Amino acid sequence: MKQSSVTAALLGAAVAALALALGEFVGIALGGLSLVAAVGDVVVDLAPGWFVRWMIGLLGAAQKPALLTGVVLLVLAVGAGTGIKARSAQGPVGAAYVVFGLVGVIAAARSGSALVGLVAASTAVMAGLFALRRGVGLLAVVPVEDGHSPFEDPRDKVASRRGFLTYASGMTLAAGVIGFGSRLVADRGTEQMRRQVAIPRVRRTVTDKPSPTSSTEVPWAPPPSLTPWTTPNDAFYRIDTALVVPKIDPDSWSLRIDGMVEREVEITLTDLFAMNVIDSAVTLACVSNEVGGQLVGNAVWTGVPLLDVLELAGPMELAEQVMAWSVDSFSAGFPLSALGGDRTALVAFGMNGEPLPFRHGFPARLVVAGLYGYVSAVKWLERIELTTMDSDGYWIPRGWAKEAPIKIASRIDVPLRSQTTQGSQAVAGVAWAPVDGVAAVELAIDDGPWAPCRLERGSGPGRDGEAWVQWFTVWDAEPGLHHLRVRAWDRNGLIQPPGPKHIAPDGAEGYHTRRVFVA
Ligand SMILES: Nc1nc2c(c(=O)[nH]1)N[C@H]1C(S)=C(S)[C@@H](COP(=O)(O)O)O[C@H]1N2
Ligand SMILES: [Mo]
Repeated sequence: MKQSSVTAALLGAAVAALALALGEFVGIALGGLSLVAAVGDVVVDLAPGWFVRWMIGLLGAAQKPALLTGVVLLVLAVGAGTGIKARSAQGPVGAAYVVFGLVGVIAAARSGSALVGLVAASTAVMAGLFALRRGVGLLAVVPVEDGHSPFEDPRDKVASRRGFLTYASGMTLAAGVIGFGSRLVADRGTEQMRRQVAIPRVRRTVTDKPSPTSSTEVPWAPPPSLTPWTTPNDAFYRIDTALVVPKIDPDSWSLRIDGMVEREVEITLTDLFAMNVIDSAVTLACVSNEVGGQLVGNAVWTGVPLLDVLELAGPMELAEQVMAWSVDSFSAGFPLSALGGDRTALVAFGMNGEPLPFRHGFPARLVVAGLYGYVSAVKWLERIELTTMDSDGYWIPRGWAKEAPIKIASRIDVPLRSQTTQGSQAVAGVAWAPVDGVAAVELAIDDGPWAPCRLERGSGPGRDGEAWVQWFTVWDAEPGLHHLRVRAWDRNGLIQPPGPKHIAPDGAEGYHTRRVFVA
């Protein structure tokens, strides 16, 4: 490519960056709308399930930033193209801008912000085309070849090149400043909004804790590195399809209960706070958690029993499924009969004594003990629909099981490293078997027998079977390479299935094994 084309491409990309940043700024300032995220959402929605799963598998948590970066890079690349083209023809350049603008408007409309999208996208398109035209004007007087004609004063060329460079870097700088400004506007006040919510005091605490079980003579002396019983909010795993965390104003939030009900109702956060508020420790697990994985956490949730909330509307005889919906149109459903026993199921607004963090569903979400998150734990909750089993939540047509109880599982967290020294060593971790609870955890070293470990049930509120337990034992480590294997039993006498089984379609199975080299 000739140098002139490279320069033109850079100009085009800088202008596109500026246009994009302006669009973001206007969208966010006017209506909290990010055009880039809206387009990303459309991509996720239109992509086939296997592709989305493959991306998640490939990129894990990096999947969202990767997608957003992809959208931005595409815009910059097309922008570079418009820079090159703009020197000879304006028509295709205008068309490219308008097409991108339209894609933005359509994506915005899908997320319910058509008007804001239209204003933001037209600002971006007009500003972009204007800036590009001006830039190309400057470009035209920049000398292309190194030699110069004897009739020109070389100082003019330097001056005009400098003018062009100033222009292009000005564009880039402005794009950066405006982009950063959009972030500030987006974040300003949202944390304030969350902090102002005072979650009510608990009126009743459900506890049915049996006396602490000591399944071995090993004294409870957990190592400092043992996973804490309650997972701190900022360490709690996050899984969802939201490209940008919804920031909902708690004052205008409401929850609708409709579908197969005697009467549709809509309640506010204040209504919810005035109901029967309870605290309960519940372990939440993701179906995508691999054996030994970290997509599981335990928190004390504050909220109102889901059944109390459903009673306001009065589910009809024929209702079979509780289908919950989020503000971003995610949905998850489980059989109404799951609420029949004494399982904890909450419309939760508190997490470990604080209002729910935005990432975990502020201002309200569902938490249902013993069911994987993808069939139950809808964050940014806005609607609960009673329906038959015929309708499917978000992940079901994408290849995941319709009913998804959390499987018995256990994990070795200590020793942390795969190398340790000989002698007495702590081996410890967590195990869960909701809703009835873990009865025993056993550890096997190499091909030795399964030996029971000491269990600690935690001291939070709630039904103790619904939360994980910590387990602990002492190992007399001898030099060499060893395999540590863990398994759990639940209180129904069921042993953790040995697997190995992949996470799809209804959760992984297998015994977590650690190779430890003892020096
Ligand atoms: N709105 C919304 N809620 C959602 C999801 C989602 O994608 N969107 N994902 C679910 C899944 S798959 C899981 S495992 C849990 C995770 O909750 P956490 O991010 O608070 O740990 O949220 C559930 N609730
Ligand atoms: Mo999940």
